[in-house]
Amino acid sequence: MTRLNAEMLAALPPAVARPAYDRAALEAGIVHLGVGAFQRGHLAAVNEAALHASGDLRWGIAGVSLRSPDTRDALAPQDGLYMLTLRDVDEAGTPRASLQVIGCLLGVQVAPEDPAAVLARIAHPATRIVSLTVTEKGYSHDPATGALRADHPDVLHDLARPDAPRGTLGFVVSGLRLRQLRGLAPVTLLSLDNLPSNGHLLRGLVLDFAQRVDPQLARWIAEHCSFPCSMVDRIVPRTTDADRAQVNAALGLEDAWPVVGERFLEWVVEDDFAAGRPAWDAGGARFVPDARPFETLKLRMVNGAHSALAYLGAMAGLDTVDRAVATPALHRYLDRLMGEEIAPTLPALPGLDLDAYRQRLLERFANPALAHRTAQIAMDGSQKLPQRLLGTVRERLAAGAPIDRLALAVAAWLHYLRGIDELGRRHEIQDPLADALAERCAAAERAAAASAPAQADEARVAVFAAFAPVFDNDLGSNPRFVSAVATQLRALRELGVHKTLADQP
Ligand code: CS2
Repeated sequence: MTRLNAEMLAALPPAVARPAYDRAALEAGIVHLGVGAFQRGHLAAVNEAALHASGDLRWGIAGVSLRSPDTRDALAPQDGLYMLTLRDVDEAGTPRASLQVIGCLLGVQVAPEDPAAVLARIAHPATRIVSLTVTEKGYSHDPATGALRADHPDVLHDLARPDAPRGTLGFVVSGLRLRQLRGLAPVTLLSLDNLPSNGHLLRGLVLDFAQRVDPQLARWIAEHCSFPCSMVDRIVPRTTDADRAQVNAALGLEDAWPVVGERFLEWVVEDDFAAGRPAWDAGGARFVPDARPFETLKLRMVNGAHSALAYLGAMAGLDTVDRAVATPALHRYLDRLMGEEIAPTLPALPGLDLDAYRQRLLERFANPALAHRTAQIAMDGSQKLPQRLLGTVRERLAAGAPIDRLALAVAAWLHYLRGIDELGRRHEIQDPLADALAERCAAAERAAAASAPAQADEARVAVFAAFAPVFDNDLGSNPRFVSAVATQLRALRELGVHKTLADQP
């Protein structure tokens, strides 16, 4: 099969949308760190619409992979082009998919191969925005408090080797240092990751890191660069070989790495750009003065429910999100978790109908055309639980309100950490804190063995809840929290996921 590339654009079937601007004249105004499926299905799609609507050719994207060459290797022979296909089902339940070739990604640099080239790109005069989707674990921070982990191997490495960094903060700070030294204009640093107040978090981490490099640099960044917060929402699962085969058949060409996502998209971003921005509103972005209430809504509802579903589903042997929500007891549990325990903690947002939001979300999860794997969402739990579930737990505890369903989600994570599902299949715990979590698992079993059988699960939970990087220093000493999680963990261990869910009031 012939490979998709710039020359082949004219040969695409008419139903496939394609770049209608002058790609050859596109400048790289955006440097994006972490060119994964999520960025290619979200930011790039919105940016493509902005290019079409405005014709402002300053806003191409120079991609950077911080770890592996895979994306570059797939996209370089395609001149950076790839197919985005958005899938859902219509009212009659018939699957439908849109097909679009995205053109705004100009290329992908692989940071470990040539870190200096990445720094040069950040320090290029055309660069105006540095955006990031490096996932929660890419920020070298303590997930419970948001503080820089000064002992993080990437931080230690990058402070010692500012000319050849390997972590996100090292690249950002060394790149900004070059801009400052060369008298170039400041830029916007735009985090698109699922972290609370992601702009403020990034700002705090960048300034802390920069302060250790040169206090004057930290001052320059604080005064001149901006860090807007944003909430981004689109489900974009990892591409599978089946997706590739389907897309290539529709395209009549070979695309080595297409991206598959849902049609739904929300992006709420603070309009605070130090050096201008594309007309992203043309692609559905909404600009607001304060994105934090939207972030809280999304992290607690979408991601909180997603993680709960992922751990329960994975342990019950339900491999995909749509299969998991098709289980009536799990569907009912998620509906009530959101409606009764999460929604009451959310800030009021004008025009937001929370019931409709919840229903819509359950429909999004039920999308059979995505085959989003529960194991993918289950990854990196230590980095996700604090903002997805534990903030909600703290507010409910402070209000004296029930937390049984939230406790079941936390217990499901602990259940999952055993590394074997209820069908006896083993799974790897993929988490940057996997070693520490494995130690906790062993310590929890020792504590359980040393306790009376009726107290064994409280003993287990107490060991985990004392793990400050996830639970901070408060939840471990909160008897209501420990006892609620222990009750649910006991049910999961003794009865299994299905019966535990069926027994929930
Ligand atoms: C998911 C998110 O993988 C995960 O942890 O919860 O990637 C989720 O699909 C997106 O945030 C949806 O906007």
